[in-house]
Amino acid sequence: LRKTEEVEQAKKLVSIKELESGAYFNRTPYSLKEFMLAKDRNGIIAEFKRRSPSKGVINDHSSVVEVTNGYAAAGASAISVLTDIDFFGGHPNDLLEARAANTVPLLRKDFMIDEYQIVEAKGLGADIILLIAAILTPAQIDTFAKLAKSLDLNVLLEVHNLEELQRSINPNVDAIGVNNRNLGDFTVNIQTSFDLVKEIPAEFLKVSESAISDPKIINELKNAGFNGFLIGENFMKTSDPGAAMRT
Ligand code: IGP
Repeated sequence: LRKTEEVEQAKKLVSIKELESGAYFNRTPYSLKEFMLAKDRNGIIAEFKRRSPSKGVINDHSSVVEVTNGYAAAGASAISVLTDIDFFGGHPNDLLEARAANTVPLLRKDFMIDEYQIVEAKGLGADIILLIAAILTPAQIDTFAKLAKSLDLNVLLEVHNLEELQRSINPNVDAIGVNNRNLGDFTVNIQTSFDLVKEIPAEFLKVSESAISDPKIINELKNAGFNGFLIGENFMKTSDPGAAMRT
């Protein structure tokens, strides 16, 4: 999908000093809570995703600016941009392009395993970072969430079962995402969201993630207590993802 040189270039790390001198490093991130609960927004975190390990190529022709503009115009509360190169065909530059073109919160969707990536997320113009409980220890989650907060970034903590939720829950995160997709075997089950929502303390925003394709389900998830809905493939598989969100 991408030329080797471009991938190699993207994987070169620049110094923290360089990140801090970037154009976006000192901007004040948007509040996820404000946009998620706004009456004139739809609660959806709409995702720009070219491909995935489970589905292969989903959409390899739509531009990040076109798609993210479409999502924002259609009322999305936030936009998720995959920056993972190897598994999702994303790129850090996708986030930079989305930032330049939009005034809604942007989620850096990636596998965050090092503090560097959080500082980098700020430099790329992100408002929100994702922390995945399945791949992080509670101590890492605590360190990463505190670092994110010190940069005014919002934190979305992703869990897939009760054990992950209970061991990972942390006062420095803003939102808890329940992933309906098992990252181990890619099976999906919306029931995961209905089961876990009751276990999430009231002070956290609640987001249901993955495999959502039916407006009826969104309503049921709302009634169950969810504030947000992370949706990718269902929009990206169409030729006009923004328009798909309106229907
Ligand atoms: C979107 P879907 O089924 O609507 O395309 O799912 C999003 O939830 C999914 O891309 C996702 C993801 C992740 C991707 C959720 N958690 C962690 C990579 C890493």
